[in-house]
Amino acid sequence: MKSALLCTLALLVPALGMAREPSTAGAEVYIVSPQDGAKVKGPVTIVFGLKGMGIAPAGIKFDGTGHHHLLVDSDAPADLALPLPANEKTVHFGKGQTQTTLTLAPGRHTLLLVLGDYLHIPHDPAVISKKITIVVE
Ligand SMILES: [Cu+2]
Repeated sequence: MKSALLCTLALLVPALGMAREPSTAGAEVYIVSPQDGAKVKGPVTIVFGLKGMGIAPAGIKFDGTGHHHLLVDSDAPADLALPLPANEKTVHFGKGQTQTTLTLAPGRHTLLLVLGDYLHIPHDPAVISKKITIVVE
């Protein structure tokens, strides 16, 4: 009886874990513009680039796709198995947008893109851009 219960648990536990969607080998996300180190006047239009995978709106599960998340003045989350938060530093583009225009305070800012799956969870392995720095005049 006890061993039967343990067997059942052993089968259930992996199913309950949040399996991350696989990314496509060689997939890359990057910021097309502005360029790293650019001095810009606000508001700033940020154009997202993606190679090797496709864009799908949040909530739609389709292999090899995801949607963009722009992280302003922050690093990629430490735990990539969790959905990306929605806050003022993490902007979701769940409609499948590939650019945005932001009003940023004058000064230095960092920008980072993270591709997330239909549940806003980074893929495995995660597809994360290089972090760029811009200066808003
Ligand atoms: Cu999202």
